Amino acid sequence: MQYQRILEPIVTMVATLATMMQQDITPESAGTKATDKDLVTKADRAVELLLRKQLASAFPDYEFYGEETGGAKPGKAGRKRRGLNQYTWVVDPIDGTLSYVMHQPFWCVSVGLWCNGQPVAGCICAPVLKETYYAEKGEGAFCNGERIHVCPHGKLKDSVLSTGFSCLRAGWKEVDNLKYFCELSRLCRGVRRFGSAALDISYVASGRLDGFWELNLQPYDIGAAWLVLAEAGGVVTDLHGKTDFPKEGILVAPPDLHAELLTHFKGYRRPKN
Ligand code: 2AM
Ligand code: CA
Repeated sequence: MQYQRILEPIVTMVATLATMMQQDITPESAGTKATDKDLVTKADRAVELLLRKQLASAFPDYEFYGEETGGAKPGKAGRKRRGLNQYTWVVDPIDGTLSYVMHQPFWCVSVGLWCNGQPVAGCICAPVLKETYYAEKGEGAFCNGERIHVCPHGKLKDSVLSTGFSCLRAGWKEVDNLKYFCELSRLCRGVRRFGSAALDISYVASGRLDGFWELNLQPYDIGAAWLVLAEAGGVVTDLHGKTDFPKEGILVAPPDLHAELLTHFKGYRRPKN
């Protein structure tokens, strides 16, 4: 694996910084971003800045796109014209900030590497869970060095799903995820809500969950988990079964279950608000 020797120690090291900084963090000490529901801490920024520095020193020509400090968007469009490198680090310094602030275990550092909008490598470190997920294109997906695979069975009635409500956090008015949550909760074995999309998708990759959907994620939420899932044998599409994810929603599952789940999102339209 081309990147693991450098990437995994960097991600593990910044996850240790996040763990150390967490000792002083309370809900009161966290700031807010676009809305009161959207929290940010000094650790989100510190971790992203350290990642920027470490990755730039190891790969000086690569672009960087992070949730807190921005950068060149990781898609293919316009890269050549704008003189951008093909490779972009797609970074969420702390995915699951609300869990982090509340001292719950489901948060992680997520770093993906994309080339012209396609994933090449991904590393997700969840220090409280003591788990590191890693994948490289064509090399398989791993958790703590052990090969992982999606769950082989494929029926909605036997499945355990997960979702998130970032649309509510973003204040969507016309459509929200509660409709799908109510419908699918009745049809499957159970729905979980862990609060970190990167970990949700990694759990599908490792067979601990059968499927995951969300309406309103950003590229940095799936920067690393996309490849972990794909290399574990999972399917990822938008909610129309096409490739415009996460903008048009995201649906993640093993192949058979994915096809069945997709039928429940027929007619989905992302609201304009
Ligand atoms: P975060 O913790 O980095 O903000 C929770 O449902 C999941 O959705 C988390 O991965 C969370 O990431 C993400 N999320 C919540 N609100 C979001 C928003 N407005 N934009 C992008 N991602 C969001
Ligand atoms: Ca984040």
